[in-house]
Parts: sequence; C-alpha cells; structure tokens
Amino acid sequence: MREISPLQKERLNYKPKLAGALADGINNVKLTLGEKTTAVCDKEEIEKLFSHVYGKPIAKFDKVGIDLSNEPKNIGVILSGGQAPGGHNVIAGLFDALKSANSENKLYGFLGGPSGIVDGKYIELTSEIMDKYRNTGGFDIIGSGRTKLETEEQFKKALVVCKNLNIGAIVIIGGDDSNTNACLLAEWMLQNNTGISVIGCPKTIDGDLKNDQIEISFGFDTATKTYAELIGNIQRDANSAKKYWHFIKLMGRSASHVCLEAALQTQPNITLIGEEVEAKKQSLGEIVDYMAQIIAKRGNNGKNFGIALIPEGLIEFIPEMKVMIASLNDLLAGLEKNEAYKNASQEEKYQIITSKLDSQSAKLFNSLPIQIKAQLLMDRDPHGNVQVSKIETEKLLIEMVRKKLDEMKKEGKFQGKFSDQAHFFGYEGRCAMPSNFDADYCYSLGYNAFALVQSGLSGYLSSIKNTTKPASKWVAGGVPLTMMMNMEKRHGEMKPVIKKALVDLNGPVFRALEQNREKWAMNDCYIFPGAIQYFGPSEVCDNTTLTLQLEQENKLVNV
Ligand code: FBP
Repeated sequence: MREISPLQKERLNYKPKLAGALADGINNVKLTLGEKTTAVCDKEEIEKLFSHVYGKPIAKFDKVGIDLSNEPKNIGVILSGGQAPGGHNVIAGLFDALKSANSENKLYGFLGGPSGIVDGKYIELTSEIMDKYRNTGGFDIIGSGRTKLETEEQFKKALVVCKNLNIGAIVIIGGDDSNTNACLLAEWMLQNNTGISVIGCPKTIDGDLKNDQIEISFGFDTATKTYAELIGNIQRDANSAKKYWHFIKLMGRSASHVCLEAALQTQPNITLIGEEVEAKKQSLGEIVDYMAQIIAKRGNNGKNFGIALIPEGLIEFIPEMKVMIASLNDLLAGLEKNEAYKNASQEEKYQIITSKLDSQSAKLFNSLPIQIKAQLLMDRDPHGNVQVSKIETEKLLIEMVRKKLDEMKKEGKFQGKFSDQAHFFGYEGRCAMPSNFDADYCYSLGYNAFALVQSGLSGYLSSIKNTTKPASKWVAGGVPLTMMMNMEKRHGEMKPVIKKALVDLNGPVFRALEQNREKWAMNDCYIFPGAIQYFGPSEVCDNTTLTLQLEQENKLVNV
C-alpha cells in the first residue's frame, strides 16, 4: 500500500516563492507606515466600537532594515470558517519566518477553529508536523470552525490560554466574518493592555474579501480552476451525448465571483450573476423566463442540451426573495428560544412563519416547493448567515423552467425536449491541492503575518499586492482591519462586519461576460480548461485567474 500519491510526494518538496521584499529573510525587512485610514462606511460607529485599533496607517515592507529577530516569541494560529486551498501554506510561511527569526520561537495551532483558543485546545506545531502538510489542500493540520468570538467571557478565557502558553500574538486565517473576529479580539487585547497582538490573513474561496488594498483572498484561484475543470468535463459530455441540460450551482455564499470566473474560463450557455439580478430587479419568474427562452431557442434549433451556471448566493439577490429572507432572519432570531416553535411539527412551523410574514412574502414562501421551504428555515450559521449551500436553487430552477417550457410547448413556442441534470460544486474545490499561485501567495501571506507581528502591529490584515506579476515583484504589507468595516444586520441586530466585495457590474470582469454571453448561449463555444497543472511550462502552471488579471491589469496576462 502507498501512503501518499506520487504527486503528493512531489508537492511536499515544492518550494513556494516569496514576495520580493520578504525573499531575503525575515531579518531583512523594513517597515514603512503610510497615512491614517478610515472605515469604508459607518465611520463614527466603527471608530466608537474599535477606538484602540481604529484608523491605523497602511503598512508596507521593503527589503533590508530592522532586525526582526529578537526575544523568543510564541504565536498562536487559528484556521477559521470554510476551508480554502492554501491554508496549510499560510501556516508553513508563518512557521518558517518565526523559526528563522529565532529557533526558540514556538507556534501553537488552536484546534477546530476559534473555539480552540477559548477552550484551550491546541497543539505545538513542529517541523515534523509541518513538513507533512506543505503545499497540501485542506485545513486538517489543526481543523477549522465557525465560532463567533465576541463576548467578554470568550476573550477572557482566550487571554488565560495565551498567558499560559506565553503567546504574544495570534494569527487568524479567515474570511470576512473571521477577520471581523480578529478585529474584535485585537481591540479587546489592546484595550486591556494584554501585550498580545492579532493579525488576520485573507482567506475564502468566495473571492469576496478584497478591496483597494487586498487584491484577492486565497483559495479562489484553486477552487475556481477546479470547478472550471469539472464544468469543462461536463460540457464535453453534454456536447457528446447532446441530451441533457446541466444546471450547475457553484459555491460562493453571497457574491457571484466564483460563478463569473468559472464562466469566463469555460464559456457556458447560460450564466446567472446575483448582483445583476439585483440591479435589474429581476423576479424569480423573470429569471426562469430568461433561461427558458434560451433553452427553447436552442431546442428549436435541434440542440436539446446545454450548461447553465447558477451562483449559490443567487436566491438572496432576487428582490422578493431578499425581502422574504430578511424577514425570515428576523423572525427566526426571535423564535430561536420559543419552545412552542421549537417543538412544532414542520407543517406547523410553516403556518407560524406564514402568519408572521407580510402578505407578499407569505405568498412567495407558500409558493415554494416543500424542500426549499425547509431549507430556508434551517439554522443560520454562528454569524447569522443563511446556509445557502443547503438551498437547492438549481433544483428549484429546473422545476420552474420545466413548467415554463411545458407552457411554451402548448403555445407552440418550444418543439424540443428538456431533460435535466442538477449539480452542486463547492466541496469538490475547497480542499483541492493548492495551485502554484495559491501555494506561493499563501506562503507569502503567512511569512508576512510574522513580519507584521514582529513590527509590533495589531488589528491588521496581511497583504500581498501586485499579484499578477512574478512573485519577486509582489509587495508585502498590512492593511488595518477597521478600514474594511461597516455595520450590517446580523441575528436581528446591527453589528460591525468586514464589507463583502460584490461583483462590480461596471468592472472589466462582468463586462467580459456581458460582451460574450449571447454568442455563448446559442453557439457552442465551450472551453475545456483541464486539470490544474503543478509542473511544466510557466504559462500553464503559474497563470492566475481571469478575474485577477482583468481587475488588476484590465487585460489577460499569460492567456
Ligand atoms: P468562508 O466565507 O468561511 O470562506 O466560507 C465560504 C463557503 O465555502 C461558502 O462558499 C459556502 O456557502 C459556505 O462556506 C459553506 O459552509 P459550510 O460548509 O460550513 O456549510
């Protein structure tokens, strides 16, 4: 029996490239601080809530300068939220930087996400452990979780754990919600003069933790390439058998970046974008009409097959659904502790809910298939988000499109056939072996997180910029977390959270889809990207996503 595959073995030996300023080692970087910053929205509230970390300047590292190796320092690291390819490399970068600064430094990994630091569950990460996880996918080195850190009690417990381990800094690797945790923790640690700093690293396959300072969250590159490979394979199958319409839902809780990137990589017949649906105020019925028109037109031309990409977050962008979901969120937050509701049968729950919704939302709720109703009432995650990965939008659309096509058939507008296949791609890509881009980017993010810690900063997100250029030209630094914050309603209350980046409908990425999708709908322009390549010519192995290339350079590099 083999213990690991030949590719796994080769990847363990891959040496990730470091951002230029960090490449000469952790003891050769110089910190420059820029101007003071402000929050992206709701400035006054955010400043009040984070008076100790608010408004800090942007940080940038250059080569050569202060010696960052000093007193032994222990660091705690947390993987938080959904898995994203490259998480292990962030830890590897942090580990290597910390050990090269001082071999007595220790890295503790908190187990199972943020709850690990509260409950004091941890392991010391040694070279022996670390070397088994370099360049691998997954978060299994220490596990992950979605616990929200926000109470005084949690912070006090975390402090005791850190003091016992002599931890001087905590690195939280997570998405918008997890880095909101990081900011709350940083504020509390500073306010209480604990001497413990907190640094975040931008993770999420969803690609929505980005802004003027953060070009991309890690994991988006590998996950979208994995989905694009699978979509390409299905396109080949559809084009061979010519008998199925494949409705493919793609992960990405809210923003449609994953769906948009996958569409540009594969050129399917239909691509829905949540942000566009919202901007055009399209109803569910209008979306169904749009899809049915394309399916009918293709069917009438003898093409009873095709590919439709559906973003996971679509449901929350459809105006009438958005209103209904917002009411459901408030209602469910109130009903959480209501014993009568908790003990009611599913049917009784629907009645209670319908009686409390306004008439339009009640009508919409009642019109939904039973499984979608049940999925909409499922528990929210600890951050108050609807669990969109559990809502089968692809099946809802298939059912509604089928009804519409039946009507069109009766009216003589559709002469073809409609046979469907439903897919949901999410978990297939979240733990894939990181692409070279993600392996390098993550290693740099982790290495850089240590440079931020050693520079005495807290409440910052590790940032690596200029990522469409070769790694030697990447720019390392840090962005104050409060700069990305705004106030949002969660669990029925206004809370400070990092603002999600949605698809920019005026940006070059969406425009690339808009300019082509009519052609892609009727002609079969499918592209088959194939599997991620780790070894071989640079133009095959080291290219980044089309989203990043279009956003950063407004042109496609290496394509
Ligand atoms: P993060 O925002 O934590 O990175 O998670 C992203 C994600 O993969 C979403 O795309 C998806 O909706 C969600 O996690 C599913 O999470 P879970 O597997 O915990 O239900």
